[in-house]
Amino acid sequence: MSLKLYNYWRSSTSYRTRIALAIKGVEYEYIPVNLLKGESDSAEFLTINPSGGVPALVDGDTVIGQSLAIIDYLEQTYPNPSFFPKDAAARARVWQIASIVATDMHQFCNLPVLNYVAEKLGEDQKIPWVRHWLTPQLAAIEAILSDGEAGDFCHGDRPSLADICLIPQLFAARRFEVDLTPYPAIRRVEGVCQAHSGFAKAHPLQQIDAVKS
Ligand SMILES: N[C@@H](CCC(=O)N[C@@H](CS)C(=O)NCC(=O)O)C(=O)O
Repeated sequence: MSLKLYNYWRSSTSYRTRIALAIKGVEYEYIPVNLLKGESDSAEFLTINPSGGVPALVDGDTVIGQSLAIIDYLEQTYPNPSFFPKDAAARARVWQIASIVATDMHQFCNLPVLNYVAEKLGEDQKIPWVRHWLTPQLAAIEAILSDGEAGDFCHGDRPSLADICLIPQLFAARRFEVDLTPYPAIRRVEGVCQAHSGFAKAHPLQQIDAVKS
């Protein structure tokens, strides 16, 4: 197998790239990086990804950090099926949803951020913190998904970058006990994605390093 994915079962950014690889049918070697043991900050890992986060993809001499860069690389190297509609407005809508997740939601649930919250505000403030920051963005995505453009998935009838970003973020939201009942359009899309084999294969609990409690 020529591709190696450094990742962690419960990391939502890792989960994004696993979904992309699974949908495109690309085989890869799964290399676990245990975030709870600080392995992403080791000197060895920093030579692979200077950002010190997972995922990182290695394809021969090509080494890529950042989940969206990895997904874009996969889109270029394995064009089918594409994660983007051809129409410019539709493509922008996909990016709008994906960007809400990637830039306005993800960091609030990130382990170093939550460790900082626990240290400064107290361990019991982690869940209220995540709820506080995720709730308005979930409402934004719910509004977008209710605009009549969604098909089975966030956009149309096949998975796009929007679904690839959204589903892992919902997994994180549930971990932090965010109530998703006010978002029926999001939950409908989630149900469709969960029934898709690519999303199922990429699920955190299906990974070799998963810790099942
Ligand atoms: N923007 C980066 C974020 C990467 C990131 O922060 N990943 C998290 C896991 S979801 C991580 O590795 N955190 C480091 C840690 O928890 O120590 C991406 O999209 O790949």
